[in-house]
Formats: sequence, structure tokens, C-alpha cells
Amino acid sequence: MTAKLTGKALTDALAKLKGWKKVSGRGAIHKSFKFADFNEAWGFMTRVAMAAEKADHHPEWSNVYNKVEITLSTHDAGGLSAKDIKLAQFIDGLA
Ligand code: H2B
Repeated sequence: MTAKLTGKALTDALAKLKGWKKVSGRGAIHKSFKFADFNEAWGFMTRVAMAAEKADHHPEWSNVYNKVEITLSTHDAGGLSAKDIKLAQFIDGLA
């Protein structure tokens, strides 16, 4: 079981991220991404998907043309864990 981040550990972990906002009412973070066109957005999603599958940690997301909305949460933990922070950092490295 993945440990849920709480208290100072959560605050410190979130401070490492840029542009990710806490989702109100649940242990999750969200960020919007915008690309030049669908091709770029889908390429980005493909790279995220491959990393997510490898890590067995998957995003909640949606895509409309050049926009990608991503929410991260660790369902098994019922909130945010180090896995979400790691995936968020990977995603930011791509975008
Ligand atoms: N992704 C996310 N975001 N949270 C999880 O708790 C999770 C997951 N659990 N991907 C994994 C799959 C689990 O269901 C499988 C069985 O390992």
C-alpha cells in the first residue's frame, strides 16, 4: 500500500511542483496543459501514458483538441502520495 502524504510532508512535496493546484474536497492535484495543436497534445499524452503504465500509476485526464486536463491522485491511498509528485514532475519535464 502506498502511503498517503499528509501534513508537512504533503506541504513540502507540493512546494516542489509548479502550477499544480489542490483539487478542493479531495486529495488530488490538477493542472491544465495547452499545446499548439492536437498532434502535440496527443504526443504528450502518449509519453505520459507510457510512463504511467510503466509505473503502474495512472492519471485522470481529458483531452479536447490542443488542451489536456490532468488530475493526479493515488486511489489506493485515498489521497496524494509520492507517486503523484513523481508523475507530476515527469509530466512537467515533458510539457
Ligand atoms: N493509478 C492511480 N492514480 N492510483 C492508484 O491507486 C493506482 C493507479 N493503482 N493505477 C494501481 C493502478 C492499481 O489499481 C493496480 C492494481 O496496481
